[in-house]
Amino acid sequence: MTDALILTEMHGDGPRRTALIKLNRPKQLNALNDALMDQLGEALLAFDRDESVGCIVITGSDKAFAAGADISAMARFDYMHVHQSDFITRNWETMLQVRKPVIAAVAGFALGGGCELAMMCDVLIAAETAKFGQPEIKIGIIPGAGGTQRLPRAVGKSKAMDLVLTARMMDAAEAERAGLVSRVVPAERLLDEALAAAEAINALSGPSVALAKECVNRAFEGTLSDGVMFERRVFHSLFATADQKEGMDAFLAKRPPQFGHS
Ligand code: DAK
Repeated sequence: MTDALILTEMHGDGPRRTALIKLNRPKQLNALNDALMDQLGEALLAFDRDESVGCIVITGSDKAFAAGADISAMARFDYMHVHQSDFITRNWETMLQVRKPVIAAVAGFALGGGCELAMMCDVLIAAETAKFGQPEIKIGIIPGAGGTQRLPRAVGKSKAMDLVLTARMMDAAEAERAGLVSRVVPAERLLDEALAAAEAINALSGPSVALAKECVNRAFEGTLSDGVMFERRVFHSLFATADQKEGMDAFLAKRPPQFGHS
């Protein structure tokens, strides 16, 4: 039997619920090995397909969201292996296929691939205990899952250089000031806050939520004018949904909307 390197739970009692994924290699500080990334990818895609799921939350342990890719596995790799296996595009990019919102709830270490995984999520909520960093330079490599690209877009060039080149860690308060995380909460409130944010999203129109996510992601990919045009077209398309009629009618009738996600 395969070890459960992730644990999953369903939360909420509305028509759309939250899928919680917990990274589960606590003794290794959730170091991300191939099997864990496979299991995470499968769970993400299954929850994305499941119509009863509105939002996904990913979390780790109190001590570590994830302390990076598994160094004990990587230590033996050589150039031909990482090049020919396209190390490890297969299961590290699955997150980018998910159309529903993914919230990272981060306590403790989010380092290297752990920080990169958190940055691939849509909303990043940090406990006061969270520590972020890209320390790969200390082990003779550089970030390989988007760290040199997503970190500067989130925190600017100077702080990204500081973190990538010195390998220092940034605490939750600094991460919030820098714009890496959306909010910082007491550690004991982390999961409740993340689940409450997910619950708020679950109550909204699924198509609007998925398209809003796609539009914000566009801001990271292209030019401002292309992004604004993309947003305009997506905005227009939402007038083809029943949820737009329902949302606006409900507002005018001063009643809560009942979205059918269509
Ligand atoms: N890999 C493997 N094991 C790890 C680990 C890691 N990244 N981080 C921690 N562990 C293990 C430790 O070896 C230790 O195991 P035992 O000795 O108990 O067997 C256990 O977790 C507890 O760790 P410590 O004893 O070290 O705990 P401390 O509290 O003293 O220190 C620490 C915590 C997080 C500061 C320290 O463990 C640490 O520095 N860990 C390494 C952090 C790091 O360098 N992370 C970056 C790894 S490189 C890519 C995708 C991803 C990546 C690259 C490419 N593609 C898609 C191309 C990612 C690369 C990386 O993340």
